[in-house]
Amino acid sequence: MRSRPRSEALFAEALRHLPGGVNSPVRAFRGVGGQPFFVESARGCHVRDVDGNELIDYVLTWGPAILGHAHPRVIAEVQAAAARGTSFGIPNPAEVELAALVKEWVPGIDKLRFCNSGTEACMSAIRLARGFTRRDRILKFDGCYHGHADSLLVNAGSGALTLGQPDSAGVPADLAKHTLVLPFNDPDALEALFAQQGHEIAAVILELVPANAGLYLPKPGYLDLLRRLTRQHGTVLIADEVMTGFRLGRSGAQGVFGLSPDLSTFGKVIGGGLPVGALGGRAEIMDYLAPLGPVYQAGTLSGNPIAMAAGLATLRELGSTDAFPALERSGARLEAGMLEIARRRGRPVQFQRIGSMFCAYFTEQPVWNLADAMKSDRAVFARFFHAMLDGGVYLAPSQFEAGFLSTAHADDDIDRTLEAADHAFQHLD
Ligand code: KE4
Repeated sequence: MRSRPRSEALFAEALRHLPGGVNSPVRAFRGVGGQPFFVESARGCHVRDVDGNELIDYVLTWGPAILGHAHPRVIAEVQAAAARGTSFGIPNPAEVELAALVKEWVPGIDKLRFCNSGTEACMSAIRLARGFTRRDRILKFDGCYHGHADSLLVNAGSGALTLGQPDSAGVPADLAKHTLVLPFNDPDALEALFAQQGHEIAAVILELVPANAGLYLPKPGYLDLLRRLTRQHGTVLIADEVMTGFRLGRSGAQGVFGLSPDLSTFGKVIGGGLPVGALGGRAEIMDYLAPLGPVYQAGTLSGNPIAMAAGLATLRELGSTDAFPALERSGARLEAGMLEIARRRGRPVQFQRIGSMFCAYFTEQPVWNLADAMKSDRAVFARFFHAMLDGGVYLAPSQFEAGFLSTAHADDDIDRTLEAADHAFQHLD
């Protein structure tokens, strides 16, 4: 592993101040070994660490940097907004403009509420669905991650899975018992559960493309079945588009799969790298939120003008360029190259992708659910991760995360990535 003396010194100090030396567990490299590097700056698809190493970045701050880092239009709008004041706690025009733009892009969003993270958005959507239906039970799918609200840290993915704690300590059993969990892509289990207790389920929340156990896709018909069963039983269907929203197209995964959820949650891209989450959907449900309705939800910095400016600049830039076709072309180039190298080097790799989101599993069989994902050879993944890092490419430091492309990833960045992968595949044993 390449030495990074300044990062090592910073991490040693960070360990004295921050639990695990990080402010979010999955950054700690626990899934791949070693320790995280520290970033000095980032621009486009590159990050520069404090030791002067430049890396091609496929984490993109876990998805938000869809235009690449420090995009001129985003920076200019953020600087202009900051000069007008950083926060008001009073309605400001930008929150109305961004809400209107989201409604233009995502059919079925009648009303929207901004908050400060995907966790808040998912937590609030669950509370809203429970208040609207007067039911307590919710259904999620194992390996899916919807942030760290208590009700959702049951069989959770992402860092919870990476650290082997899919059921976090500190969540009262009396609360967790209301969270039902099924395997994803299992229609029989879904039918059986709804037949048994569908009328008691307030909400189903899911990632339409589960990307917190790596990345796998819904099998044909599965989402339609889920929509039919939830509608039949008066259950609120919540599409968690925190990761896929505005990444898989203007109307995210629900647009790709033609699904009409009752509520959707957003994060990441909608804030352009600043802290923004949002929940939106049918007015009949959304109007249950205070101050109109009885479901309380609030936030000092919700609709923050600088965060709104970053989100507006990001979506407007995405909408004014051929961003989505370009992201698909880049994703296809990376996928084709990776599969060719794995074949040439005789490596069993499942490179699973949709648009600009991808994951490489080191296993013989395609991955359709968490059980399949767990069959991936995580030791090989860790060696691949570090070989790529030494080759100048930063992938997500866990088998149970997705990778992302941005509009700033040029063909030569992808070709350099493939060269690093070819070298990495030869040194995995
Ligand atoms: P945040 O609270 O981290 O903004 O969003 C939670 C969340 C909700 N829903 C989905 C589908 C998500 O992927 C996330 C957060 N994603 C992780 C990465 N897999 C964030 C990275 C981290 O925890 O540091």
